[in-house]
Amino acid sequence: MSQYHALTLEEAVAYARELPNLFAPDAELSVREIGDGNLNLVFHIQDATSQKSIIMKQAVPYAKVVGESWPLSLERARIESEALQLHESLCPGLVPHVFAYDHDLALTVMEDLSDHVIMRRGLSEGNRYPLFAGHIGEFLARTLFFTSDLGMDQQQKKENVRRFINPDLCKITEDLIFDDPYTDSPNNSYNPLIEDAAESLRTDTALHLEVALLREAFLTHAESLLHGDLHTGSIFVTEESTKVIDPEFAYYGPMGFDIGAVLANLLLNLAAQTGRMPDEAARVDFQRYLLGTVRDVWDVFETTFTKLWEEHCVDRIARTPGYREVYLKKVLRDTAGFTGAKMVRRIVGLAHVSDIEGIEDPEVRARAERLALAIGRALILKGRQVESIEEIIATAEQAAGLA
Ligand code: SR1
Ligand code: MG
Repeated sequence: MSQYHALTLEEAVAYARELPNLFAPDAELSVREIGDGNLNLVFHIQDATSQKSIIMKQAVPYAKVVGESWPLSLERARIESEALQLHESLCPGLVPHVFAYDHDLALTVMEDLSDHVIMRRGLSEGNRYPLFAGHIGEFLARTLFFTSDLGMDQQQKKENVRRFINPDLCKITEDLIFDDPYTDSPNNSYNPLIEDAAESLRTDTALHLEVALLREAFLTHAESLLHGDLHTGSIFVTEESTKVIDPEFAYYGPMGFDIGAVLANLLLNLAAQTGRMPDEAARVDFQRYLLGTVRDVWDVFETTFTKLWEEHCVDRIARTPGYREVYLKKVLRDTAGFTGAKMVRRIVGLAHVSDIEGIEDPEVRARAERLALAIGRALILKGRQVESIEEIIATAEQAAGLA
């Protein structure tokens, strides 16, 4: 079964049965295709007797969300499996374990995380994850530091840049985040009730200048190996555990893009809560929890990154007093701008988020969408001037009427 083709359910079971050291030869295996993302097939395989289960994720040669008219390289499966294994080596316990990778079938076999929930869903239901900020702050600091010129052999890093070149998936981001929302693109879709707000994104040249600078950073700043799509749909959680999945968009880019993805999706959920939690006191309390999480994610990232720099920096000249502070300020400013851009694209672009899309009443949804756009736009516009995480929080607080 080595030639590429999309597996049927029966073939997926047969494949799983042959995997070494996972299931008994006579195991009674059941299979479900559970892929609800935009790009791949995801098979959940379970042994009825032992209840042992695995996930087999297979890339298809096109963007599933659009169809075969949007071809996509299967190389993303290799990139994802290699990024997962690299992330596990840097952050054991924070990513699913990869059991096997089949290059011909563009298939990764990995740990099943069904005892976790997708964070986007958990937050939308009003659940809190007290250890999340610590876990993801550490994930960000360790993956971004140890894959950068600060934390690894700089010749090996150049090899990594080559190994993780990911043109098809980067092009999706370049179009969907840094172009489409600011023009009349056929990829866009949005609630007709926010036509005026969508139109103003297309005509604001001050905004376009900032987006052009963010796009330039995404295109050219090969700082670290990014996850590349670190939204709350790429994170599984329980109260005690956090697991980062789906790094198929991994490539060498600016650190702030990954941090901004996390913050943007916390703030998208904050905006969504205006239409999800009818009780005002409960809603405000939850929105404050989300803002506290934004602060904690950045603080843990900054503290951990600083400690790694002090203890493991491989670059003599980078240890010059003052350089680290300048570097981290740049990462913070990038983070602010990318946070904003990632919010805007989820309201007017191709792929929306269920936090907001799940609000049935279009009028109520429009209020959440307008709030997300207001926060996103403000962060894009002020990103280059931001001095501290508190300014990012204050921007969201003011727009949401929480100040
Ligand atoms: C065509 S893929 C649309 C989006 O889904 C992924 O999760 C990425 O965010 C991408 O932009
Ligand atoms: Mg994904």
